Amino acid sequence: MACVEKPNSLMTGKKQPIAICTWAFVDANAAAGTALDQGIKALDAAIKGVAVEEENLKNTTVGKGGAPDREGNVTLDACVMDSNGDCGAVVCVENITNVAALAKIVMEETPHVMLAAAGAEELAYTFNFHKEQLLTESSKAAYREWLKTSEYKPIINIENHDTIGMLCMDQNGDIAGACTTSGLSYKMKGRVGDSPIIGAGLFIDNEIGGAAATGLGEEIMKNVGSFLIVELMRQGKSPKEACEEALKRIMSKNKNLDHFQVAYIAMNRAGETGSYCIHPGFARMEYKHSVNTRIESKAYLDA
Ligand code: SD4
Repeated sequence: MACVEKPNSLMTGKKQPIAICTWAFVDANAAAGTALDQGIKALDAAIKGVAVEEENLKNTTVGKGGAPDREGNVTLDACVMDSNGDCGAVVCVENITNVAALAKIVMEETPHVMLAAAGAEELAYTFNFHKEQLLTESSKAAYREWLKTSEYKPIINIENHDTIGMLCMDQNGDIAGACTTSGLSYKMKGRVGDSPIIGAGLFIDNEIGGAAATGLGEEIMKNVGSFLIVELMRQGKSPKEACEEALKRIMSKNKNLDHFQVAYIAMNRAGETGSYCIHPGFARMEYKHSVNTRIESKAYLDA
């Protein structure tokens, strides 16, 4: 007798987990997806996933190994948002690698949503995070090279492009996310971008879905991009359509798009996903049915 294989969800009542993230962070997305398959909750899976990049010394715009600011100091930003609408964020943090995990501590262990700089760092030590040198030899060398001209000219999809924003849906069907970055390379001291700003770099509404951003934070913040995408999905747009519409808001206010990239990823409650970017060259990773796939994103300026 032929045996018709039933999807997991029909046999167990559990949802198929999904993890998506910005850029081609294969290992980070796989780490989150595997954790979800093991039954770990969405937020913990997202934090586990993004930690892979925070600890990846070769990634020069996230965590340890991130490029420094103009003074030569590496400062990190991150936020997390849970399926119950709780959130936490840290900005301008030095000496701590796993800042998304630290953002969760802010969310769970303090009466606040966001802590900055020394305050966030002190909280980290209270919770046994290690003090670490975030500036690596190679980012120090690159910084010295940069100092020769001190010219600030990010190259689209080449420099400043490695922020990881991640959205996870767990076996209960709950959605949560994390976003973590060292921000723009050679930024001004104290500069904070969209990544740790709830609504800009990341937003989750478990009834609707979630969104995350990467690219030039100054533009993403002006439109509260991730919140906008969730609201557009609430109005019935698909994740991809919502990302496209949110990008159009940015593009309509910028005549010259040559000098910056913005890309969004989104996931809805039904487990549909999508992304959209301004310039070609952005891809997302997607872990579904235990398969991790790189998906090239549609770009507004596609030839
Ligand atoms: C920022 N959005 O700090 C970040 C940078 C980024 O890919 O996403 N780079 O503005």
